Amino acid sequence: MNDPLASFAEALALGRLRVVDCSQPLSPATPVIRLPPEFAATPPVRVERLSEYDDAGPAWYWNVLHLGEHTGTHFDAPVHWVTGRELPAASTDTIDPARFIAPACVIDCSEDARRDEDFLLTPARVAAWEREHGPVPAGAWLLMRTDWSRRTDPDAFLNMRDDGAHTPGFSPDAVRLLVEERGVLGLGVETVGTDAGQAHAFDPPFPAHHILHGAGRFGLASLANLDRLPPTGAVLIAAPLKIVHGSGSPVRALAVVPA
Ligand code: 23J
Ligand code: MN
Repeated sequence: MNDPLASFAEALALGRLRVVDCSQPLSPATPVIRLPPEFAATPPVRVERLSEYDDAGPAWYWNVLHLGEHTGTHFDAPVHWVTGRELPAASTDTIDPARFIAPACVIDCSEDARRDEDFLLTPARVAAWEREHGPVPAGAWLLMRTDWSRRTDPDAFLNMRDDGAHTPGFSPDAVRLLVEERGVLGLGVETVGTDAGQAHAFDPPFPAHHILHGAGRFGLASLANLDRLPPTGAVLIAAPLKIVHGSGSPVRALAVVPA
């Protein structure tokens, strides 16, 4: 079969390709990012019951959701950051949808993050991965596996202390390398945001957001099941809702992987 789309459908049907759900469950228990008190806080998820086969709707069940754009497993659009505010096609409704399906490279930093909750992925660590797997190709997602998604307790997941959050992320130089030299589509992480917990104190502050979005690229946060992805060869489908001038959106992130 030469038709690539028919081959794809057949491979899915025969189980030669599998779909890995890289999303966290979304509920009022979903942890949300905590910023210093001088900044607006994103609220917890609220689910308001409209009816549940009752007087308010005898044959139907449905809810109203109240949630921030950056809640749970979610997509960061370039307009999320001030560095991306003037860019064209940079909000959830205007990004070219072809960019919502892309290959993914996975760098396994799970041992590093287990040893050091403030672990930063550096250019040297990217170089070590590339010696094994080849260069990170332009247009691919770079996903940082930390196994942080195994922290099911919200306090352990957010890992807040008096000086802010202590969660792994990227060094500023690693973000520059991946965005400016490799041309990644975006950066994906298992933590609550693409920046490390202590990134407010980096130069520039929040380099993953600052550099990535300034270059028109995307973020994915609160990913799960990255341990089920190969280092290369997965295709990630992550499409935000078409929110008009949206800065981001919860997504159902799906990875297609060889069986
Ligand atoms: C707002 C301010 C700082 C950060 C964030 C949002 C996120 O991580 C996010 O969800 O985009 S660091
Ligand atoms: Mn976000």
